[in-house]
Parts: sequence; C-alpha cells; structure tokens
Amino acid sequence: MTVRHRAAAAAALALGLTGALTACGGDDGGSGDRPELSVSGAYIPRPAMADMAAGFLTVTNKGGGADKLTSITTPLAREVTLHTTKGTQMRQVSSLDVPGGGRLRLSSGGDHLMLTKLTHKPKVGEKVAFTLHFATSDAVKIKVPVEPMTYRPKD
Ligand SMILES: [Cu+2]
Repeated sequence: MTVRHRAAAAAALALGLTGALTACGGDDGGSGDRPELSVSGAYIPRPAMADMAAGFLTVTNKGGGADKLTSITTPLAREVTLHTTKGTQMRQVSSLDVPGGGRLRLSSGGDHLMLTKLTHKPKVGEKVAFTLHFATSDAVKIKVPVEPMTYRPKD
C-alpha cells in the first residue's frame, strides 16, 4: 500500500466507512475476527499550563478481534503518553486495549492521553491533528477540537 492509500483508508475508518473496506477483503473467513475501529468524541480541554495538555476520545470496535492503541502522534506535542487511572493514582502504560465488540473510552478522571512538550499553547476552537496508531489496524487520522477547561461531553 502506498502512503496515500493508507491515509485514505485511515480517513475512511475515521468516518466509519468500514463496510466498503471489509467488502474488498474477500479472503479467508470474513471479518469476524478482525478489529473494525472508529474514533468519536475526541477533545482536548484548554490546558492550564503552557507545556502540558490532556486528551480524551473513544475508540469503538465493531469487529470481533481485539486491538490495542499503541501510540498517538500530533504536531501539538513532541510527546504523547497513554495513562490509566486507578483511584487517584495515574500510571503510564505502553498500550490500551480496544476489546473486540467493545470500546476503549478515555475520559476525564479515567484513562487519558497526556500531551507534553507542547509546540504551542492551544486555544479554544483550534482543531488539532491526531494520528492514532494501533497494534493491528491501520493508523487513523482525526481532528481534535480544543474545548473550554470546564467542557464535559454529553454522553
Ligand atoms: Cu496522566
């Protein structure tokens, strides 16, 4: 696959157009054991500090196979780490599970992304490009809005 083709496939995944992609597979045993990912509800609360921000999103997996979110790249931060939260303890992990037929939900007070070494301080209304990398699935590119500090998703 060319880089351009991968980007197109990732964009299609981000839009939830997974049906068209799986239709052209036509190999062994169908898509039942493969992950089919889509990303929704992403946002960055406007950071209080100039050099660090949090990020939240949900990865939904309509396929039967599990996947893992392994890293995120963005022009906003030179480093993005994945964190889990247990009680008040936050711990850096190397990947986050996206269960088959389930979802990975990153939310305020729970598991989250930590953006450090920011290239600039983001403003409310700005859209930040994220590329999500997975253990199995192709990378997914999304635009993540910067929301007010007090923003909470409706979900
Ligand atoms: Cu953290």
